[in-house]
Amino acid sequence: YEGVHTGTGHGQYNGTVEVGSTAVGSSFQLVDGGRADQRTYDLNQGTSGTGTLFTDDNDVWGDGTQSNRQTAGVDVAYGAAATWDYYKDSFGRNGIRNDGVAAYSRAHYGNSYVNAFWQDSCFCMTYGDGAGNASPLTSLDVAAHEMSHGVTSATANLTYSGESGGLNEATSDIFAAAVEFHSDLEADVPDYLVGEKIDINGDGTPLRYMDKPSQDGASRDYWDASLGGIDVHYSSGPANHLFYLLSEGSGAKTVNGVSYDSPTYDDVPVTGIGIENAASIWYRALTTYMTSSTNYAGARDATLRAATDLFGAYSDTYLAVAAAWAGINVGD
Ligand code: ASN
Ligand code: ZN
Repeated sequence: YEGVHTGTGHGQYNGTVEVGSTAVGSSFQLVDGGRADQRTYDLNQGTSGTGTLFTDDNDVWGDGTQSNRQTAGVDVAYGAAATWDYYKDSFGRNGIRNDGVAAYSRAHYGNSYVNAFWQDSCFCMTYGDGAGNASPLTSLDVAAHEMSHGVTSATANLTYSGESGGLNEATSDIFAAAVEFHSDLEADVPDYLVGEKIDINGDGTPLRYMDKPSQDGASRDYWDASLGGIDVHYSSGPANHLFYLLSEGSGAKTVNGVSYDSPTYDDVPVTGIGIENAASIWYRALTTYMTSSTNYAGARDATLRAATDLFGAYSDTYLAVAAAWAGINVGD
C-alpha cells in the first residue's frame, strides 16, 4: 500500500487514539497525511537534528507503556493533530502560521529531560522523557501549549519577558485548555489544570491551576504593578485566571467532575460565557489587536475590541469580559 492511512495508537496519557500515518512500501511512517504531513520523530535521546521518523510494520503504534518507544510518539503525534484540528475547526486557521505548513514533533529528547519546548528556528516541538518523579512531558495539554507558542510567535509575537511574557505563557495555557475541551478524550478529561497528567511535582498535583493560579505556590492570582518582574510562568497567572473566570464564572463550580473555586479581586461577581466563546475572544485579540509589547492593560483593551467585533459593543458577552478583567484587578 501507499499513501495516507489512519493507524491505531496506544498512548500513555491519551488512551487508544487514531494517528495519521503514511504507507511507504511495506512499512508505515508517523507522517500525518491528513494534516499537511505533520511528522513525528524519535530523537533517541539525542539533542539535535531530527533523529529518525517513527516507523512501524502494522500501523499499530505504542502499547501505552513508557518502555515502548512508540508510546511517546503516539501521545505527541495525537497532541499535534488535536491542536492542528482545534485551530482549523475553531478559527479556520491552517497550521501554526496559517500557511498550510505543518510543524514537526521530536520525542525522547536527551536524558532525564524534564521539559518540552517550541522553537521558531526549526518550526518544531520537542519533548523530554522526564526524570525521577516526572513522567514523559508528552500530554495533550503540554503539546497544545508548546504548539501554541508557535501561533503566538506567528501572530502577536508577545515578547517573552515582562507582562507581555506572562501573556505569551497564558496564551499557551489558554489554548491548551481549549484543545483539551475540543478533543474531549475519555483518557484525558478536559480541565482547567495544566500538566495534570505528567506528575511533575511527584505528588499528583498539576503544574498550574487556572481557576486560582496561586495554588501552585508561585503564580499570581491578580495583576499588580510588580507583575512584570517575575518569571513568565508565574505572571501568566492573572491571565489564566481571567480566562477561567470568563469561561466558567466566579465561585465554586464542578466541570467534568473536577472542582474549582475561583476567587475575584474585591469579590466582583463574574458570569461565565463558556470556554469556546472565551477562546474565540482571546484568539481574535491575539491575532488582530495584540502586539509584541502588549501588557495586561493592553490585553484588556484587545479582548474588549474582540468581544465588540464578535458579540457587539456592550453586549452581555462584552460586559462579561469587562467583569472578568475587573476580577483580576485590571480596570479602565
Ligand atoms: N515548557 C516551557 C514553556 O513552554 C519551556 C520554556 O520554559 N520556554 O514555557
Ligand atoms: Zn510555555
